[in-house]
Amino acid sequence: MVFRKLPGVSASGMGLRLSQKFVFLLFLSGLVTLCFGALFFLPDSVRLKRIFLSKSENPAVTVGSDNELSKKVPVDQEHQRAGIKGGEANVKLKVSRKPSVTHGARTVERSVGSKAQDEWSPARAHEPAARDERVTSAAHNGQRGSAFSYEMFKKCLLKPALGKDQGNPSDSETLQRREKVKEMMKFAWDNYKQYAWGKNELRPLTRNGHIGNMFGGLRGASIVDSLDTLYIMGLMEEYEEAKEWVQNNLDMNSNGEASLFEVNIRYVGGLLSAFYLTGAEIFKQKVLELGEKLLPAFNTPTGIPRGVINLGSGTSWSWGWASAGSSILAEFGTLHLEFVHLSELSGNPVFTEKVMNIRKLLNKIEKPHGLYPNFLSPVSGNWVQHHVSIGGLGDSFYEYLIKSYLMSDKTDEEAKKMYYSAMEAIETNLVQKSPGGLTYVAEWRGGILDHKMGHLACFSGGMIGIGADDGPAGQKQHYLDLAAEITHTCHESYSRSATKLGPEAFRFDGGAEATATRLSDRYYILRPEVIESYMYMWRLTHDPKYREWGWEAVEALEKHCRVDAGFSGIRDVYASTVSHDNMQQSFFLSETLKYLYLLFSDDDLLPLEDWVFNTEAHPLPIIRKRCLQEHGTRQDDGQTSLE
Ligand code: DMJ
Repeated sequence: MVFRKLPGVSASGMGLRLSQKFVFLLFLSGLVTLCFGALFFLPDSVRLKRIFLSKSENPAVTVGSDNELSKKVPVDQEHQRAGIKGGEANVKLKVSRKPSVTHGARTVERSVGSKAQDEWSPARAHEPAARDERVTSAAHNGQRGSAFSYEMFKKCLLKPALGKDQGNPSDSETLQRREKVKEMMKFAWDNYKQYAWGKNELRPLTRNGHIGNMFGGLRGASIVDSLDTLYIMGLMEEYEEAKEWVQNNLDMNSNGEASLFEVNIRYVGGLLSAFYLTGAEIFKQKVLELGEKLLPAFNTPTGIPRGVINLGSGTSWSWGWASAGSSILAEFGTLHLEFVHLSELSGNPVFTEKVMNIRKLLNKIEKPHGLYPNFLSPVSGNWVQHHVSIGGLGDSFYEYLIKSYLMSDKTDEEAKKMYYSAMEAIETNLVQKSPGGLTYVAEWRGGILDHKMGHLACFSGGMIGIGADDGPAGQKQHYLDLAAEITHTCHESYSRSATKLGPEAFRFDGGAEATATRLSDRYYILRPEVIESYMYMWRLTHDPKYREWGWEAVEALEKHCRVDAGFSGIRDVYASTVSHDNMQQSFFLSETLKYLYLLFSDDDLLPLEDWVFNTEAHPLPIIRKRCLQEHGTRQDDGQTSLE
């Protein structure tokens, strides 16, 4: 087709004069510059921004080394978070694409609250958190402090870790029950070993292994999660197999995208507690190696880590489902216990710095009605949404506040204050009584209550129980009562189902009382939280009902979840003929069976005066700094040894 020149229209285009064209072009280029500039002000999650801008705030850095890690652009991936305090179970989750950027030189982000690099001294690193603003980036300069050894930790325990007689209960019925739990552990382990060895979890119906995508390229989640359970149960042959696997096969040089939270609670927690219980150096070596690999996740403008990290490249990014590229309270708030221990064992303060920085930001930031919403931007450090929950997405943040205080030998005053203020806000705004007299903790959506309680929230009975002693004066009984009431409600959610196992979430509206009203909330994936609260409440009160309730759970697990080749979750706790989900979660071995075993043991097996359990039930010793320092002398290499 030929275009002919129209009369009256200049050949230079649309009849514009040269000066007009110049002005038009000037205007156009101004507009383009303006649009591009505006991209910087868009929230992180906006796709347009991710397409045009590099992730400049997130350089991967290896602390203590000058080599910059290679950075890759992660591909979009589906992540499944099965059974996460801090996430919804069995939900397919999308991870957003976060282009990475290569920085020419090593960059260490200055984190909120950190000060000059030369102020840190080894002794100060072990001072209470209230004075921790003096903890600085010494580690980035290769400075190390005193590392405490296994022997020192052991010397500073008040009681033997395994009790006088491995926690053997004196009455025969309890002993028989404990033996039953041990048999369940052996059965779960043997089947994992036979059909899924080296994979992350067992699929007991199809008799094969499951790898999933929560742990990046890490493997053997069930092995690492089981080490301490096998050990305390005296399953020594199995423990040795597990240890040998860790020694020869636990490969940290994996490249996949992992959940920082899951790797921390299961792998870091599992290896730490295996080390503290057994003194086997291999666990310490592996956990310190892994800890270093997690550090780049904190390289954000605020120091609040993103949820997903590539363990190979160190690139990190946010879960695609988390609004506006935010980080999740229960994820970045559930690192403290493990990271403090990584510093104590390595003498490298960087781990403690990272979590103290998170703490400081959370302490400072304004909180709606004193509540902590579940989503926070790692870029701006502001809340992204006003959804508050003591169940999924929030839960273990609160748990780690009180446990940080207890693990610091009650010196971490900041954690204590934050915990009790949070509890006060929760009681004022979220704790409810149902028409039937059941106490529950509702969820909060920008001021509107959602009368629902997740199975995950049932850990709170135990948490409130262990925190009862140290609250405001005169509140002890109040907290013990509240803990007992919540535990009772959670037991009701079990006893009102056909299987006597509890649903994923239960409601208190539309006539419901501790029952699931939605089909999608009816599943049970071998979760521990209700049993966890029974265990703590037993230790705190010695009311025999908690052991009875625990036994009910054992019977239900045996009847409905035990299959020929392991244990499986079920799809509907209200159906008398169950349908299995074909998954033996690693936390079943780490938590559910361990808490049951402790429930039927004497209190001197892992006594609470000496141990705190991380959120995956891995016991960590209380850090008695004065005692540890008294038992150690510094040597030239910065390590501390026994005198
Ligand atoms: C476990 O991995 C931990 O207890 C975590 O805190 C929550 N989810 C599961 C158990 O339900």
